[in-house]
Amino acid sequence: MTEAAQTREERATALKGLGTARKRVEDVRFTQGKGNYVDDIKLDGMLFGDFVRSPYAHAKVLSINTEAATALPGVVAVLTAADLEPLGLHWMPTLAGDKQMVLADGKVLFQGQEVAFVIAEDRYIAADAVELVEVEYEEQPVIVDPFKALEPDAPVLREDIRDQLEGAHGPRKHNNHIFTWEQGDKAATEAVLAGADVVAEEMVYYHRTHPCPLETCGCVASMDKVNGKLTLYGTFQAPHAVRTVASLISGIAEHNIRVISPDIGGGFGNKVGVYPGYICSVVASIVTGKPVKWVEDRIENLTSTAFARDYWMKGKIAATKDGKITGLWCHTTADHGAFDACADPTKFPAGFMNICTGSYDIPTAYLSVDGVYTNKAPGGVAYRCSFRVTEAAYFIERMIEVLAIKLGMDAAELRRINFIRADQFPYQSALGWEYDSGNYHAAWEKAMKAVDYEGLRAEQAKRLEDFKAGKTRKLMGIGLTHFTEIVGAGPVKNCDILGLGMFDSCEIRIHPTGSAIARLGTISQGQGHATTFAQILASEIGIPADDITVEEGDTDTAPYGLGTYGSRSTPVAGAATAMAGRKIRAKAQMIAAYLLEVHDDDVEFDVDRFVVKGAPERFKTMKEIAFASYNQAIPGVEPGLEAVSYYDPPNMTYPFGAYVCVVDVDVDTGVTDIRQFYALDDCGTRINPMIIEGQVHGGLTEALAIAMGQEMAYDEIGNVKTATLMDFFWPSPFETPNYQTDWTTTPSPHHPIGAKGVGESPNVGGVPCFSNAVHDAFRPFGLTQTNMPHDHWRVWKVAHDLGLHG
Ligand code: MCN
Ligand code: CUM
Repeated sequence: MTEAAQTREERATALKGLGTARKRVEDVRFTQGKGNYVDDIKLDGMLFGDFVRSPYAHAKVLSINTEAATALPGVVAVLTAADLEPLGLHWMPTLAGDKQMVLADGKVLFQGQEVAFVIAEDRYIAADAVELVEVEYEEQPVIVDPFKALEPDAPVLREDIRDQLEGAHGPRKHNNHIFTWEQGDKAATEAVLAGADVVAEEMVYYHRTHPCPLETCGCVASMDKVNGKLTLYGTFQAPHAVRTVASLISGIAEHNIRVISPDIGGGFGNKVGVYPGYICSVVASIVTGKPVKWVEDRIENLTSTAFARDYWMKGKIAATKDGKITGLWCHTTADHGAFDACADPTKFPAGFMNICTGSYDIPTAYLSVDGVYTNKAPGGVAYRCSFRVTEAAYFIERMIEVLAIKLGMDAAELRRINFIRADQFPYQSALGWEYDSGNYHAAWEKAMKAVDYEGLRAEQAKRLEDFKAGKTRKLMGIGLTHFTEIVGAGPVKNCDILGLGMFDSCEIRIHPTGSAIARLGTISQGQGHATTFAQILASEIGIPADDITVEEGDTDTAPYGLGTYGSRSTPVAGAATAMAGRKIRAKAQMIAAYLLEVHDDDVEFDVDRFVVKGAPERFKTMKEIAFASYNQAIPGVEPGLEAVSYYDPPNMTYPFGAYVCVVDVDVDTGVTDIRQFYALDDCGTRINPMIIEGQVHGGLTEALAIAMGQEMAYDEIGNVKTATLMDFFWPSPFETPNYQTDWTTTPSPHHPIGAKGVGESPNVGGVPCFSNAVHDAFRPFGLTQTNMPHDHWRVWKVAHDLGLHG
């Protein structure tokens, strides 16, 4: 069919733009084994690095003998802190303003800490040499409990900052204390609590877990001594930031560093931080003049890279006797491990934990967080978390349930009467945020109706009767959650990482024949950016998504951006893409007007072309315009068709959702069967419904993992008890339930296409929903709060402690 013969609708469909369930273009290579991951990179003469790691969680390092290792044929060098010290690289700055040992400097502070770096001709020789390095340790008392860490006579973990009273985020009150962060009005909140009809109080613990991406972290460093250029391939979620930090740390000029993130096999926040392996590989490449590869194994990934959560959240929630919430108080003890390496924007040492008033109109609130050092791995924040929003959502959604119990109220009704109303947006929260848009009541009603909430409660009541009558040993639980997310950091005025403002970018080049390349400052790790960003652009500039290449991750070619985490790609780089597209369109309009011999204002954009107003038969397609921009001399217009946008968002976006989970709990085995899971997400304008569905399925499955079994567990002397996938729960299709997805659409008022992020929402909302379901099953027997993960043993124990085993 010729272009002219197509209807307007057919032309729009052909673009595969916004709202199209376009198939993922990435999958053509991923499903055929043609992905290109860090470990696929093989360079001439490449060497391999491997770490000697500490078996102890806290010990002095008395000596390191590398002789036997160095003597092994094929070993090129063994680096220790002593080798890095002259370069000033034995310690490195963390994203949270702390510093971290690159290689053990006098002591080790967690099990698995990097002690020495062996460089060898192949990976197996390196592994053998690791065994030959002799390290003499002297064990020290271990602290794995953050409350014990703050006791007056607790052993000092960080000798390097002993007695330093000022930290990166204000005063420190103990040698194992990192910071205190306060938000909201303490006095007013305490006054509300003192005068309230009802106050519910609970300690809510969100246990330590780990993102555990399929592909572990790794890099290949290649120093070209002739040109003075360093190329660093790595599993980086923020390649530009890595380049800047690498330049600052190494002294190599930034233009001489090229950072490339190739395909990434899942990030989930685990690949935001900077790890000793990167520094050691770069140093090793500079020293040897050869490329050096370092790739973690699974145990190393689980024990030494960025963990997640580990927040002890003490809460008090006040309400009138009819259930109108009047105040919220929270004190969090945050276990940050041996070094504060959380990846949060600088001004937010506990991330966006101050979104903990959730979806509710709570007039008065106060939050304080104490960060604490323990003998556990550093990192923190990562894992589909949007900077601690998962913790905040878990906290408030548990507190709502606890309050409902105290009030003797239905938890769905309690939520309904406290939701922020649609007419209150933009809504100013008591803890400092301006929620951009939402319609919580509409989402909630839709969810309640979809699952037949009344019917479920009736069935549950019947089941309870049967249980009490001895006719069944299974209790039914109904988990509810309404969450509010906060994603899309910037704005630059509030958010920076290491002083780098959190904007993002897109650069577009239209080729003469009407196809295009768009490059962004973000980097996909499985989210399908190459698919969806082309769709945003297709709708903006009228070139089919199939004719647009999206490229990310090469700092030599992509415009500067802060990367992909905190579900910021759509809110920030997606906005930049739309804005750059609009610049292209503005220039195309001038070209079209010239070609059509009318004034600029007399043409208008129509799907894939500019038409003369009132004369739709007179038009120029974007393809024609693209060609003209390269081959015609147009007065006052530069040749070519390119644009770039650096976008600093005016606010964050606030996606939300209403989730319901129904479980059957076998009180004798602790086995919890997830019968139904309904997830309604509102992420504003939906770019690709199929990708959104995939994101929701993935996030919910990770939520299932965390709520029902996944845990980074330590024993009292700091041994990691869950260092392999035998012990660390990773759900397979066998454990994964069916998900019923749904949506409402409340566009963001400030985003150019109204889109909000969605990547982390299902985890933020999913964890409290699974957990609430388990709690709800035991509500009739007096359970108010029990710790996750709700694995079979723990659930059995809850039943046992409640006297349900006779
Ligand atoms: N999307 C859409 N319409 C919207 C919002 C998003 O179609 N209104 C699409 C986007 O175009 C994009 C995807 O959904 O293709 C996710 O977008 P967004 O919510 O902006 O999140 P990011 O792209 O910034 O991804 C980060 C987010 C985070 S922080 C974690 S953690 C996580 C997640 O994405 N890690 C993932 N999802 C992941 N999915 C995979 N497969 N692998 C990971 O490592
Ligand atoms: Cu917090 S996990 Mo994601 O931001 O990469």
